[in-house]
Amino acid sequence: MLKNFSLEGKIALITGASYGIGFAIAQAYAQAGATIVFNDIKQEFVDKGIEAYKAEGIDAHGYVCDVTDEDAVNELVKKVEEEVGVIDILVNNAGIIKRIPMHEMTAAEFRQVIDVDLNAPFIVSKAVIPSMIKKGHGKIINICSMMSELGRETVSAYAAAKGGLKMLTKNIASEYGEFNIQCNGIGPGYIATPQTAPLRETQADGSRHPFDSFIIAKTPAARWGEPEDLAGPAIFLASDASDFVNGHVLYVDGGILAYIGKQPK
Ligand code: NAP
Ligand code: GCO
Repeated sequence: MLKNFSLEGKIALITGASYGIGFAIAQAYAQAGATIVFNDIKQEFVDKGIEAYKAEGIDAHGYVCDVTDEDAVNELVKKVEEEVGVIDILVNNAGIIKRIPMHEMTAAEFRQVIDVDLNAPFIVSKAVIPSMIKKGHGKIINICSMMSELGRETVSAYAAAKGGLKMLTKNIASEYGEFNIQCNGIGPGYIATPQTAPLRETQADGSRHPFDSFIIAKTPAARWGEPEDLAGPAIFLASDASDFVNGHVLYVDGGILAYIGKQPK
């Protein structure tokens, strides 16, 4: 049974994986036997990423590519297929957030978040699906969010994108399941990465950031998640063990979505 969780012989593209959640997922995939391919926007970040993977004993293939640029993405996939091989597993991880009250957000700012967090997963998935169909299998994993289910102040564009990404996940599952392609989502809770660093900053008086305390109270596990908490769920959804799981969003949130929150003392 355990061999069904192996990724031996598989090629995995994780977008935006120089660090953060993408890096942790790529590390886990390498440990499960996959060949790692990742991209970032700048050569500087790709180089840093390659060094970081090397430090973990992983010989990752890094490419410069802005996932919102369809021509660049098609060129990336072509190059990967020529230099590494056909992509078996795609993780649409690259993402941004802008925390701005909606009535103060410009349409350009809103569009930028939608472009990276929703349009790009469409573009990259569209680029890899034809070869997955030819190969007779494929795994697409979209990194969704608590904001695929919940809203909060200042994250309107991000929530709209991540809500759309949940439905794109279900639609890819519906449209390509007959080709043995499974498309699922991972919905991380609040994870300690550069993206959430502003929400965890220690205050001038040495106290915890109010949002930090809020998340601790909203999480049954009473802690922020670590990128490594996503490793097991990500391996499961990339492996043969999940071949009959399709269109599902697996929330890895320490129980946030199940919990009304700790009552104040
Ligand atoms: P992060 O630390 O900000 O890393 C995001 C990565 O995406 C960076 O490597 C970034 O590259 C890359 N990226 C951004 N725009 C890109 C583009 N146009 N083309 C290529 N790469 C691009 O974020 P994270 O916390 O690891 O989050 C990763 C994913 O998980 C995101 O989709 C995020 O929405 C999602 N998520 C995060 C949390 C959390 O609590 N952290 C929870 C739920 C979901 P650069 O460094 O070059 O900008
Ligand atoms: C925020 C956070 C969240 C997390 C994550 C939660 O400002 O609320 O950045 O959006 O990044 O998406 O699942």
